[in-house]
Parts: sequence; C-alpha cells; structure tokens
Amino acid sequence: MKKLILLFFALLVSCNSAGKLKINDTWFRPVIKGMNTALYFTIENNSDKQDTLYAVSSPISGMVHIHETFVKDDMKGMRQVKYIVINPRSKVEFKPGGYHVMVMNVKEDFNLNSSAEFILYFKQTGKIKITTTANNYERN
Ligand SMILES: [Cu+2]
Repeated sequence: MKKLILLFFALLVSCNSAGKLKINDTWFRPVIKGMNTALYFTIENNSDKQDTLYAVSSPISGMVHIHETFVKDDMKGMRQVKYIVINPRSKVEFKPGGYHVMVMNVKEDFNLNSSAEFILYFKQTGKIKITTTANNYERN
C-alpha cells in the first residue's frame, strides 16, 4: 500500500512538471551603470502546447527588448523581435550571436557574480521570474 501511495505521488509530480516551461542556463554579461547588457537562457517546452515569449522586464532597467542577431552583407547587426514561439516539445536557445534579451541603460553596476531579477512573459504560462548572475562566458 505504501508503495502504491508513493507511486501515486510520483505520477502527480511528473504530470505537474510536464505542462510547464523550464528556463535553464540563465546568465547576463557584467555591466556598468548606464550601459547595456544582454541576458541569455534556454527555454524548454515539455508540453504539447506551443507558447510565446512576448516580453521581458527587470527592476534593473526601464527598457528591455527581445533581440535577434542577423548578418547582412557580411555585417552583423541586431534588431528587435516582437515575440518568439516555442513549439511543443522543443527548445529555444538565447545565446551570443543569436537571440538575446537586450537590457538597456542599467540602473547600477553589475560585476561578475552579482545577481539580478528578470521576468519573462508568456502567452500561455504567464509570468516566470528568474534570478541570475553576471558571467563572462563565450565572447562573440
Ligand atoms: Cu541586442
């Protein structure tokens, strides 16, 4: 009987997490007050429904945009995108040279390992709050 109950709870837990989005590998670049930084992460959609990231906000900045990097005539540039669709059972990576969240005119200095809070807004899932730390990973 005890085993059955445990199994029941294990199933409940797995059902619960199956419908959620996971935000992994979060980091942003160290930055000094008044400058811009970029936030990176991976969105994992383990559900059967697509979801859409349409905004990001943060107490450290009044202007936060979703950006993509593009190449035109051998020149690299970036531009704002209005939303990003995360298909069922798929992953979208935000990384240097690709999608990133542009965090402009930050309100204070963020040295290596200092942390900041960001809120991701999804059409289906709603708000997901993350706290992450400043890091220097791949330089592009
Ligand atoms: Cu950008």
